[in-house]
Amino acid sequence: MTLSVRTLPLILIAFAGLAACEPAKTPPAPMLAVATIDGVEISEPRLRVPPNGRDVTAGYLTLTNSSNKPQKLVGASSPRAERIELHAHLKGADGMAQMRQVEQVEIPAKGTAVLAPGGLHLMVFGIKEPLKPGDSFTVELTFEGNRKVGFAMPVVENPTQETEGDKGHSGHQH
Ligand SMILES: [Cu+2]
Repeated sequence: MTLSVRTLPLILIAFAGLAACEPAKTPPAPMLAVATIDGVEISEPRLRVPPNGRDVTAGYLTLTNSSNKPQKLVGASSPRAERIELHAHLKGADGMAQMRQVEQVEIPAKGTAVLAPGGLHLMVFGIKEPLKPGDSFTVELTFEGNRKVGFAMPVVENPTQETEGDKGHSGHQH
């Protein structure tokens, strides 16, 4: 196949266009979305193994909103646990950070909400069967307007043998 004189300039223009679209800076590595709902991508889901044989633990993920309006995460559930609450660490009247249940987590328009250790998290109660690293934990998130999306959270090691809210308490169990 030979390129005609007429098509060649078009190809060159196409390449120039691609080059112009390259961002000037190297962006952070794109996170693989495990699920998407109305422009909100869910990535980096993970659930820590419950500490010390308990049936409670914390889950984390990143919510990236590519839509032009704020979105609100209002709940979560799993067939493998009795309930899941949305939690945050907030400063109490005494200035100490305390874990609190929150009604919603807002993801700003074109913004991100990160659920990560020491901050926002999914608090999972009443886990029905023991979990180990490598397991897959099914969850469903509910967004404002009763819009739901399900996905699997990989179960990962718990580096602390504690879970959110344990700080300041004795972690010992006898
Ligand atoms: Cu919590």
